[in-house]
Amino acid sequence: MRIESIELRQVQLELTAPFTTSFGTTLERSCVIIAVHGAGVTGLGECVAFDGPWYSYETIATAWHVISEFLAPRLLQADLTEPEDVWTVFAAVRGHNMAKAALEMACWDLFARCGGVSLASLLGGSRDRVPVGVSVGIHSSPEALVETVGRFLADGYRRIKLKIAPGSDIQFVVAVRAAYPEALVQVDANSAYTLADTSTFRQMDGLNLLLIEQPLGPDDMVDHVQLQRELTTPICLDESIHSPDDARHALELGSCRIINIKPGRVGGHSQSRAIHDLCLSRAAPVWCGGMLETNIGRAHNIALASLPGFSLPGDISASARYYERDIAGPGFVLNEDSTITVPAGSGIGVELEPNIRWQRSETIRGQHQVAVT
Ligand code: OSB
Ligand code: MG
Repeated sequence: MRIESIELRQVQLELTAPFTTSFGTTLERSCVIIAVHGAGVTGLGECVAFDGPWYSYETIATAWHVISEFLAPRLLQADLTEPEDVWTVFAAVRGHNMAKAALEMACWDLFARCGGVSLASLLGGSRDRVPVGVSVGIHSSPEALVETVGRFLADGYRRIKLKIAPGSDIQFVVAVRAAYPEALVQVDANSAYTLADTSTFRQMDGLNLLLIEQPLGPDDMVDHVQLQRELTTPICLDESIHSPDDARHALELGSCRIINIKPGRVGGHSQSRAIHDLCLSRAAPVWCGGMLETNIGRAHNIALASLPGFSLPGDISASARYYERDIAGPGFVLNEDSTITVPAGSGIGVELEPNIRWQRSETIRGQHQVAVT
């Protein structure tokens, strides 16, 4: 398979509600969509980088630059036998996993569509519905948080993730626990704490949480070992895990017992699957994280989460939880059993809507082969 051209497109979308984490409040999100063309078919991917380097060092601008200057030219020269080849094609470029993942995942969709199979089946998925939960941002008061959580529980979400930060933690989680004693609750600190906050996590340890996500530094593997030793609740790493080696190191060191796999953060589906396989072989649970994607990125996450090792509910909510108007469809809905149905059609199972007003676009074409006579 030769990739003949690659399109990059950017659009800004309005969230249905502001989303606050320990690194800030998001009202609108700039989204970058990738289309790869080959064999008369189009594969779609999404870059999960944000406008600013808050979650990771990558931004939309760095990803666009790295894709257009370094990754796309390599991909356009490659002859791909299978989608796993894309990661190898990018081997000379260090880091920039979000930029790599956007292209790599678009190629997986392309291969699935060319074969007339769903992305989930091409990846080796074994479920037709994936268990999901909802990630709830930081609120101004425990009462306001309890009300929002109540609405999500009424919508049918059985697993709730609460974002926490110093000053918006114990009281908030205690209030949710008291209001909904049966709910499956976990927390995500997005690296807002240090070991000096160990007493806060000891208090959390008594609140019957499923897991505590990324309490300490974004690349830390060592302090997390010490914190995990103090706690019964499993630590789950998100930001610290960039590769299968990171996952192996974290499990061997005891930095965490659970891993959040975001394909954008680890460089795409091949790398995600390698982390999944490693964790499955070591009986470490994994789940699929989210990055406030459009339905394109969400469809990729759902296909990935259909693999057998994704035993915990993902941060993959119904489309209605995210954007006023998505750029792709059909949208995803929540089933009564707190699952989302895995698309069974060809590829990712969603298409771009017509007449999107893109704010920026670029098309990169392969150089024409010069015939040697
Ligand atoms: O840390 O998991 C995170 C959103 C943006 C950046 C980081 C995170 C999140 C979420 C939202 O928790 C998950 C979703 O897309 O529903
Ligand atoms: Mg997280």
